[in-house]
Amino acid sequence: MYTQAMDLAPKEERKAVRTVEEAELEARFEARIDAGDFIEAKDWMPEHYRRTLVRQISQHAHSEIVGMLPEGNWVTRAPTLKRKAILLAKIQDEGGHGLYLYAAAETLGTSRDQMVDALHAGKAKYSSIFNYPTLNWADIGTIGWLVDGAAIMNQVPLTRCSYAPYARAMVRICREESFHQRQGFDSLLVMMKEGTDAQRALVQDAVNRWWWPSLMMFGPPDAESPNSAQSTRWGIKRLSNDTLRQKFVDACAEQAQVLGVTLPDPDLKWNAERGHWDFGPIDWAEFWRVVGGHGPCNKERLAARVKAWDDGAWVREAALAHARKQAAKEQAA
Ligand code: BYC
Repeated sequence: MYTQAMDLAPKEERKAVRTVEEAELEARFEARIDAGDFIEAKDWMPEHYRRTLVRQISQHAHSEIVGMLPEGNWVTRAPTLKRKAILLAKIQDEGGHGLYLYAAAETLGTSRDQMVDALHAGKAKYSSIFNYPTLNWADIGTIGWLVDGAAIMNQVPLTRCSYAPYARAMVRICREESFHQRQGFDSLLVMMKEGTDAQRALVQDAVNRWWWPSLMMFGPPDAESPNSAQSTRWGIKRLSNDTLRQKFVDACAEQAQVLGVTLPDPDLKWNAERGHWDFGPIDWAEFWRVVGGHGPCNKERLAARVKAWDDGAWVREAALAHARKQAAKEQAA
């Protein structure tokens, strides 16, 4: 299976027989997890727990950084100064989220350079959603409403993740994400309630294109999610992919009515018995195609990241040269 797990397992982990000391450490770790304790960076943890976290946090960090690209496409074409300032602030926030997350992953012993190398080599994943194009201005509001909305739904439970540095990063990120979601909804509401027919049509077109990919953000169905059982056992995941997806559909179905847009799903209907909105089948073949590198913008997104990294080489070199000079001055003084 296509996986982004980094090959970081030390040889000891592959040993079939554990030492008594290792078995005791593991039992103590499991007991702490069962008691709802948070694990800190310097605490002992099984290698698989460490790798699972690096896998998830690095893909999350890359998602934030790659997620800046579809929005960046519209900075120069935002319709008003107010919308431009909001968009710039949002994109800047996302850069910050990426940095908190790379820092959280670094506490697990994987350097940012290693993670970035894996992304640029096409080995590390980032969210499927960012491989779709932003074709009109309403895409920006729709990303805020649906994509940030899905992100918050998925990320609020991560503020209670068992690994404390990740949980702490998520508290700050979720505060900002909720502003992102609201500004998107507000932007669409203005277009729908005060705009022209042409503007309303732009919103509907954007919602039609982003709805299904947003549902895919929560990952494969629970029955086909290879990582879920262990991640749930360890308190990394608190709610399942399908549970979060359903919560998201329930919230959006009501919000769509307020906006006056139609969600592009003929099977969407309230099910009083379940107390939830039913929805139609998701095209998982499309999801795996995009995750496997064959979505509409995968090549473009990766190329943009690699170019930004290469173009920024002189900045990193200059900063290091400056730091070396400062250190030499301090030593001489
Ligand atoms: N896209 O066993 P599963 C954001 C992969 S955006 C690509 O269920 P897990 C933002 C998965 O990695 C959101 N790949 O995995 C918003 C795994 O492959 P590997 C970023 C996906 O980890 C606006 C395989 O499929 N958020 O924040 O238990 C602007 C099997 O899946 C996707 C996060 O990353 C996908 N949609 O559950 C800017 C939240 N879904 O790793 C930025 C943190 C699944 O074995 N992450 N895969 O090679 C998570 O909560 C979990 O990792 C997931 C997946 C729910 C996404």
